[in-house]
Amino acid sequence: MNMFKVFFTFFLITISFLTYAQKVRPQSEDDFYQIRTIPIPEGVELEVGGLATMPDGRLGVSTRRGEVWIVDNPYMMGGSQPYFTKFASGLHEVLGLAYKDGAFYCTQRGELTKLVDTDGDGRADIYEPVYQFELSGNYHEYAYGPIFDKNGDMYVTLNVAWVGYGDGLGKWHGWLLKISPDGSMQPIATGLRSPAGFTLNSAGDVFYAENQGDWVGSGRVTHLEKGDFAGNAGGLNWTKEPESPIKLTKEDLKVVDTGEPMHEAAKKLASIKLPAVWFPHTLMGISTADILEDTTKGAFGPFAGQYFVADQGHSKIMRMSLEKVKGKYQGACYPFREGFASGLLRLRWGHDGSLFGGMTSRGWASTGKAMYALQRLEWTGTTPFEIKTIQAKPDGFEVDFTLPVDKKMLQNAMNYQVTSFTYKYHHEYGSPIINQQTCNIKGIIVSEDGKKARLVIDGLREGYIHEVKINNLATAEGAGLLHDVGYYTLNAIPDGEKAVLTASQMAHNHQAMAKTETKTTTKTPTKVAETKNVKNLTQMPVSWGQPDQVLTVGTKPNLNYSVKELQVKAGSKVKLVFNNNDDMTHNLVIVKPNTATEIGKAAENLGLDGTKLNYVPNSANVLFHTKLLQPNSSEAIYFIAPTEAGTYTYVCTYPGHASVMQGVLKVVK
Ligand SMILES: [Cu+2]
Repeated sequence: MNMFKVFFTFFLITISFLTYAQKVRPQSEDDFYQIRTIPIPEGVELEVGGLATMPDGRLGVSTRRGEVWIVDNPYMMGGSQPYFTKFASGLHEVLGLAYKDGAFYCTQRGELTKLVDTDGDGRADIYEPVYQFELSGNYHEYAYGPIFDKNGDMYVTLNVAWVGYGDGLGKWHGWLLKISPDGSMQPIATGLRSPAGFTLNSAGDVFYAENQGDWVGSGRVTHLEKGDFAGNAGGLNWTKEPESPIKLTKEDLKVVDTGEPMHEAAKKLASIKLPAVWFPHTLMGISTADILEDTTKGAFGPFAGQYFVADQGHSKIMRMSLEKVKGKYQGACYPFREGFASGLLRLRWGHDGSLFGGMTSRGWASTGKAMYALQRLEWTGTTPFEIKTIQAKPDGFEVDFTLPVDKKMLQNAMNYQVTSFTYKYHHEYGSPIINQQTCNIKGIIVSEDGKKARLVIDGLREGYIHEVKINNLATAEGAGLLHDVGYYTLNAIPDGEKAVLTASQMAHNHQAMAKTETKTTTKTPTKVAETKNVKNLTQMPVSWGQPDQVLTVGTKPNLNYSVKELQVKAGSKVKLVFNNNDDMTHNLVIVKPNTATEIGKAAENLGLDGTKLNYVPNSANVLFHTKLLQPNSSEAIYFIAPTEAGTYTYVCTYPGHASVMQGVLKVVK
């Protein structure tokens, strides 16, 4: 090759790179959905537990402080201010609110209550008990709802107590209950752990969102029908009651408490109801809250008929699409909109098709740092380039986009990665990702309008979550995908005809690549196990004789270490005992000065590998660390303190924790 040729090739590469960089325009969620803050008057502690829109456009807000407020002009028409009136007070932690026929109905910790303003002065005069919940007094016995069905009956959900594990101490805790306005009650389903959000869709079906915990490997949304058992053992305390529609006992559950996947457990115990959609922990939020069907008929954008799911811990909203396969709901979840001010607990539609978000984070730390907030999300009218839906096919998935895509890009198998995995089903808290496998994409069939790509895949696994990741796609106008991933819960593979691929639809190159990839991913874990991890020494080196210093750190609620500052002598032999006595998982990572934020970010970006790596990124700035510790467990690590004096940091790198959960390690000469 002569010099001119070399130069010319280089020139061409540069030009095509520039064209590509120009072509795929970065976009932000804010270009399509904008967050409006509704100012809260000074002195009002609006820790939102419930929201209810009233027919006249006002908004009812119930709070964890036991108050109900009515907000006039919550849309702030023409830039004018909203106006807050206290409707009721003296209630106990009102985590749900509804409005029907001139009355508010609210769920307090111990009671479903009807609130009526009889004299029209804007304040409730009657606080009428509809149904009372038995309580043990445990802090974790939250109560949510009510949500009305078409017949005027109400649904409520009751949390299990937390006693180191979830237990239904008060009667019917861990249950979905149906309560009539006259106060009669029917228990419907159990296995609920922390059902902070639930909804009835337009077909009248009940869905509830579950939070990771014991028996719950990751967040998930489950369709509940009468007699269902959704997985957590706590509520089984009450299945011997004559009204119980379920006969399952804690004893029966022992045979499946093995850590095998939940869909395997469901094959042995038919009462186990599989989630319709798993929300992979830390990848799609950390604490699912409210669910709301998009009934706006397009006023909120291109997702009519889908669902929005709030995440309290990550202060964001995710999206969910459902379909029925072999008679049962299943589907996928996708990122949607982050950046809310506090822990997002409640979602309600406004009359104009915008979305109200009610927030609180006291005791439940969240990415949004405000203690509480009330905001509204508006669609700008511009359609974002998004994965609209992922649907199951007999031999793969069909990915539907909101806008047409360049067909050549759409056809290129290199632009897609499909990975399947699941979680353990067991009495322990949470689960690592297990049985991870890369799927081989055999080919792609592109639709005529450029909006659909049917991925034909080898090795689909029934029961597994399938991560579909998409790179490099752009619209004709050059917009890149706003979010590049979706997670499909494949409880059942649909029947039907499999695709026959033509030569041009087959993905030869990708096939070879996928095979090598599978090899490397299966190899990594063994490698990790074989290498002795010097940053996580859990046995004292024999040469030490004894440590020079023993330090103990515990955890406290609201993302805190029990000790905020530790001091060690430079170069000394240290034993550090980390006791996680909190009700969520944490680690303790000692990092070089001023690197905690960077390490926290890197931990969040570990993706599917996060749990396997204890959320500890591979970085020279990480000095020592514990493993990821389950609630009520502890680990001792041994290390030689840095020889250089200075202010080091210990930080929990569990996603969402790093910005708050920190302490200072002073190394002195
Ligand atoms: Cu933590």
